[in-house]
Order: sequence, then C-alpha cells, then structure tokens
Amino acid sequence: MSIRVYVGLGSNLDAPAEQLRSALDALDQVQATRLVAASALYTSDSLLPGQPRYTNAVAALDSALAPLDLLDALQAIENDQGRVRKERWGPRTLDLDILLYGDQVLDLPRLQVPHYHMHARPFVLYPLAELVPADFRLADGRQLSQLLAACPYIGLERL
Ligand code: PH2
Ligand code: MG
Ligand code: MG
Repeated sequence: MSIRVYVGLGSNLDAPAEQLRSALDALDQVQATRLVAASALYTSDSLLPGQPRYTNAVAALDSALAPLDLLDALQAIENDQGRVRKERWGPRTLDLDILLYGDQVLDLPRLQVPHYHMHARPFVLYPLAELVPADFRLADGRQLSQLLAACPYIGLERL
C-alpha cells in the first residue's frame, strides 16, 4: 500500500535549481516510490542571515516505504548530491525534509511529522498549496488555508 508523502526540497549552494531538478529525478528512482507531482521552484532569503538565497520546492510522492526507510533514502540522496553536515542550519547543496507522511503524526528522535517548522515557512506552505486541494488539512488537523493566511507571501519569488 502506498502512502502520499510531501517532501520539502531546499538548496543554497552549487547551482540550487539544478540541485532540485536532480533531486526530483532521484526521488522518482527511490525504491517502491513514485514522484507524483512537483511544485514550481521558489527563491527566498535564508532564514539565517549571511547565507546565500535558497531555492525551494515541494514534491508529492507515493511511497510504500516505512517512514524511517524513506528518510534513509532521502538522506542518501542528500549525501549523493554533496551534502556536508557541519553546523545545524548551515548552507547546503540539498535538504530533503519529509513534511507530511499520509495522515500520520510521528514524534520520533529522527523524524517528526508534520514537520515542526512547516506551518510558519512561506517557502514550504506556498509550494505545498500548488499540490493539494483548497480544503487540505495537515495530519494534525490544521487547515492549510489558515496557515497560509497567517504566513504572508513575503520575500518569495516564484521562478
Ligand atoms: N532552510 C533552512 C534555513 N533557512 N531559508 C530558506 N529560505 N529556505 C530554506 O529551505 C531554509 C532556510 C534550514 O533547513
Ligand atoms: Mg533537513
Ligand atoms: Mg530543512
């Protein structure tokens, strides 16, 4: 049985748009997983000052992998694309975050879904909104339209 999963993609090093395009191809190659749709690419300033601008997108996947197996696959793609893990929130060639895993709420040491910060990040919410119906709710019941209303479309540039 496949689960609909939403993944946030981000990059602010080494040709970010190309990094995201390669990552979308790689996501479609993950075992037991299919890329269903991808949002447009968006650019925005980093949340942390002094870093290059980010390019972000959201992908919809159907996956038969268990959450932590999918997380392993995403981290392998990050590593393949040159991700170096130094400081938390440092600049990165590729960041792949599981935002939503079906209607599951998970609070594991390695994985929290819905993703902890997604509700306040325009570069996650607006691309996600391209992929879901207008009445979409997160697994914890929060309505996407209300999160969007509280998260102004500021500083985002849709490519
Ligand atoms: N990710 C971060 C920190 N800051 N800023 C933008 N614009 N986009 C990101 O994906 C992002 C960020 C750490 O995950
Ligand atoms: Mg991450
Ligand atoms: Mg992230």
